[in-house]
Amino acid sequence: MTATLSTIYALASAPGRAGVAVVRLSGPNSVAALLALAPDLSTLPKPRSATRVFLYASESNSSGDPERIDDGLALWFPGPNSFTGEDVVELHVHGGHAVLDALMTSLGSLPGLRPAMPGEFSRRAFEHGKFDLTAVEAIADLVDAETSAQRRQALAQMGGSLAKLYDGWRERLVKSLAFAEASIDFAEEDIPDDLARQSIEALRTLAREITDHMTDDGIGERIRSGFRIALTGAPNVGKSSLLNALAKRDVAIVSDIAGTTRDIIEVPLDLGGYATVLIDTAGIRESTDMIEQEGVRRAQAQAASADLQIILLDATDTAATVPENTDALVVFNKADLLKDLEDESVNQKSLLISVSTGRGLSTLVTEMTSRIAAKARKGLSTSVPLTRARHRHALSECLSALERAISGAETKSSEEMIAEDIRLAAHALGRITGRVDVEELLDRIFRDFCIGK
Ligand SMILES: Nc1nc2c(ncn2[C@@H]2O[C@H](COP(=O)(O)OP(=O)(O)OP(=O)(O)O)[C@@H](O)[C@H]2O)c(=O)[nH]1
Ligand SMILES: [Mg+2]
Repeated sequence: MTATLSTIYALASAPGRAGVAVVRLSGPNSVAALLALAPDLSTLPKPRSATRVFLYASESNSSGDPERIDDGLALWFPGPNSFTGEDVVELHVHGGHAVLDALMTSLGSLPGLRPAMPGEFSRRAFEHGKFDLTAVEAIADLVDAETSAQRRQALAQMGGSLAKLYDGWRERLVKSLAFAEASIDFAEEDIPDDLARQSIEALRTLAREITDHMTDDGIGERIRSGFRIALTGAPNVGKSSLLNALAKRDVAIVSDIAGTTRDIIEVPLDLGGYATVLIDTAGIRESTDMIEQEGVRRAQAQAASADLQIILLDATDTAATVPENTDALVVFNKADLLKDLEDESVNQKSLLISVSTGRGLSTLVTEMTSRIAAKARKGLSTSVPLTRARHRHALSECLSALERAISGAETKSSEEMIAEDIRLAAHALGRITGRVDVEELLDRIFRDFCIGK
């Protein structure tokens, strides 16, 4: 554990005018700072309960009297039972610029105090073993969460769902490692055959569980960053008009000139609690214009990588080819231009809408939502979702080390090599939760010590 000497402070609530603002302090001088700012307090406030305090500036005013800053509340969380594990003080004051300016200036002038760096409170919490790295990441996700699915996922992860999974796997690896190391120390004939077989089987089972966890279509990551929905189709069918209608904002340029959109335009959209990104693309057609060609190339790339592709067609265009056997959602636009109802039975399986009149838009949104929800449910049926590229990367390192260990064991290669691969696999898992690096650090520190020191 690192010794943290300075006491940090920061505005914990959002900047700007507000009824109440929360300023948080963490470190050994937190309580001294509170007593310095609230001289009326004759004793320390009761831990973890709100106490009314008059806060004064650390410098007196021009007439030499103490300058009162605000009438607020203070909460004291003695370490280690606090968010960071250190002594923490929270000041609840009125959320105005003048109050906060005066409070921040006073805090800055107190001995041993300095403003916190970004993420420093969470960092201290991690360093004091309050949270593992996945929980710290989940706190950031929860703060950023804009949809209910994001919130639910972040809360579960903050509660330790991922840490439990990865730590459990790591524990099983360490057990296998102990067995492999025992095999190094004892002659081969001392290890019963079925025990060796059981040990390989245990590694195989673990490799399968990790593979299953990783083949999830990236759903957890999608829930965090948004499912991608690409709007594609020929020029002029109304893709940009539809994007604007769904976003309820005038984001993309709309015109009756075919080939208006060239760049990829993205807007966030909350579909039934799922964060999505709606993507407008260039109309797909043969073109000699270099810029439009690039737009078409990008449109096709977006369509290929999207979680859901919407193919928009012009309902009045009798020559339009309706794609068959596609996973895409096929939608006909400009229903308002159809002459009679018979025309409207274009295709039973497709949706008929009119961006101009708003007809069919709510049915379209319902259909989009149910497709995204089905996709999310499919991915989430496998236990706890993987939520970050950082975790995925470490997991694939773990898996390749594990596979090397398994094939090493199958071909009866050296026990040292097998043990080394298992150790690498365990380290890769430990990096996700942040447990291994801490151990490594301690190992390094103690290696440099002479025995007896
Ligand atoms: N009548 C009618 N016109 C529409 C409808 N939706 C869009 N339009 C018109 O169709 C024209 C083309 O619309 P855009 O949204 O720019 O079409 P786009 O598919 O983005 O076209 P590109 O960017 O060129 O690929 C514009 O003049 C729109 O006003 C509709 O539902 N009914
Ligand atoms: Mg367009």
